[in-house]
Amino acid sequence: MENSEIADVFDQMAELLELSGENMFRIRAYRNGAKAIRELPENVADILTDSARDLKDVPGIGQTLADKSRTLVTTGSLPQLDELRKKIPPGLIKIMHIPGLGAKKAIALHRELGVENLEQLRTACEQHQVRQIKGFGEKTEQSILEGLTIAQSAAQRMRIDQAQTLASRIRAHMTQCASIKRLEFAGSLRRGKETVGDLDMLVISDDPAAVMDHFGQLRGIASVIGRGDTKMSLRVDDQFQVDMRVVPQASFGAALQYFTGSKEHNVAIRQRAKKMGMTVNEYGVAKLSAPGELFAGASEEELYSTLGLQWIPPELREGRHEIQWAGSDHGFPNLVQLRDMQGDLHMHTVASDGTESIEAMAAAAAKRGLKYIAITDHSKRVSMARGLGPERLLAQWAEIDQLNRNPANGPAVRILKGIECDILESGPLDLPDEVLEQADWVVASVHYGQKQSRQEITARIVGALCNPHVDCIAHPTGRLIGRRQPYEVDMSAVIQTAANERKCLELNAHPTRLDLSESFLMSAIAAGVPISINTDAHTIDGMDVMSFGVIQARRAGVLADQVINTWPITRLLSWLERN
Ligand code: DGT
Ligand code: CA
Ligand code: CA
Ligand code: ZN
Repeated sequence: MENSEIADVFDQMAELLELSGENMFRIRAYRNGAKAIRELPENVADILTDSARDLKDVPGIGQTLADKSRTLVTTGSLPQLDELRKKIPPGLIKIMHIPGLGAKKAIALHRELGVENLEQLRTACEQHQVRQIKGFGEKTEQSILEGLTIAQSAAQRMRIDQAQTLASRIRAHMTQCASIKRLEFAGSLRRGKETVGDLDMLVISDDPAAVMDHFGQLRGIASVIGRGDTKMSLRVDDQFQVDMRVVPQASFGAALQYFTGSKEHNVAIRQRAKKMGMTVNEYGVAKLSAPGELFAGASEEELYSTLGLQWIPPELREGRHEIQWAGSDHGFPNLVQLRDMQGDLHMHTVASDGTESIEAMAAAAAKRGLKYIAITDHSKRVSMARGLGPERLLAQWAEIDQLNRNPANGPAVRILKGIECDILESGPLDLPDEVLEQADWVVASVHYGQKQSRQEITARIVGALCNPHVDCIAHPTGRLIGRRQPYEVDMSAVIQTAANERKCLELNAHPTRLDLSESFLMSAIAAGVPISINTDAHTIDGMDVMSFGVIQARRAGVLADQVINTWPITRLLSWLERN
């Protein structure tokens, strides 16, 4: 059993215990244990089988959790979890996670109205039963309905990071099957969409039956949805569907092309083929005059080149202009890649709500091949995160000056003196101009007053862009994928102002944000506004989300040169001196 599966069980225990009114200490013990196991670099199963070692030596794991881990690893299940699941409808977990609800309210809804899942809760809201419960009102009922709409659409699709994690788990299981020669994930995951409906897996093998038997032994499958001669679908972890197709070597490229999609891209490919007197299907290409004779199916490159096209990056296969581009003489644009990234211009340290020192963040950035970073802790308005006022900020900048003069051992990373300055509810910035003008890099962002009117929020952001010291707006729309709608903001006004003021806009790379969205990225680029792709890291691992931002940018057709943190530091600094 994988660490992530054990951690998932402990997390579920914590949630169900919370719903059964258990004390906070026990609940926290499970949550901490789950986190410790998820972040453990070695396998719990290995530690347990090593008689010289003790799982209790892992910080966060006590006797109880060590015993439960052993039960899980040896039997594959946990009796206490099964007990709790019998007692508490698991649907209440989803209800508890609706923004503004929590365990207490979820229990009350269950006790008073008998609701056990999201659909029943919706009906109860629509029939105005919820407002009649003590402690709930008309407003609560309304906000539950809004939360439900978001939660229900999120329940159907997984975020890209969740999809990648599930895909690696499946890959790890499948590589143990000797009959598999190659395995790739296709579909929206390969195209890098921000959310994924189901996983589409392609396997090369001469023994489909063996592959399907092995697939059926994947841990955590809830049911086999269907099984044919060469295809099989499973439901995993009670929710996500995984489709698998087994294909021979000679058709692998055609199948990969077909199942990568998108549907719109495939339709356009077929139309082009038809005009050229050919047909394309998931096995290969054929001439209309000889439909049985398939060719060019082994690789995607062959398939596209048979149609007079260059190979098209999967992120662009949305049936927009990609086929026109791939057929033109100029070739493909130089879309941004992870290895182009030279800097990261948004991150936090212990000074506000991060977990690491400036040096630790710089060292981690160097390890990831970056040449420069900007330290951008919160400003004082974000008191919950110990935001910095002028005095602490100037002291931090003095420390950065010091670090830049004496680069520590190892490859030097240039550290820019930055700040994530809040845009106050009433409009002005949270720090005076005399302080901001001493920064190398200022990102401004909205954290409070997110419910203001479109006019108010737009005016605040546009106002910040017009301040000569502000360089960038961080996470410009404030959305959280599957959890929170963007603020009401007129993005065309924001983009136009950024263009006029020669400022840049952030693409926040965190997979719950990916803010800007694809379409706003396209508008920004079209208006000549450069982008900075930043991780907003609060921990060292937080720097690893850069890849999600890069995929998102590629989907919008963003070129390396349009991303300011692909530039060498000298070019970046001279651009920042525009004023
Ligand atoms: P998803 O799963 O909703 O995030 O999106 P996809 O793109 O992964 O869609 P999915 O899983 O339904 O199908 C995978 C690919 O198979 C899709 O991108 C293109 C291809 N495909 C599926 N159905 C059709 C179809 O009716 N016509 C064509 N031309 N292609 C299809
Ligand atoms: Ca899919
Ligand atoms: Ca599918
Ligand atoms: Zn931040």
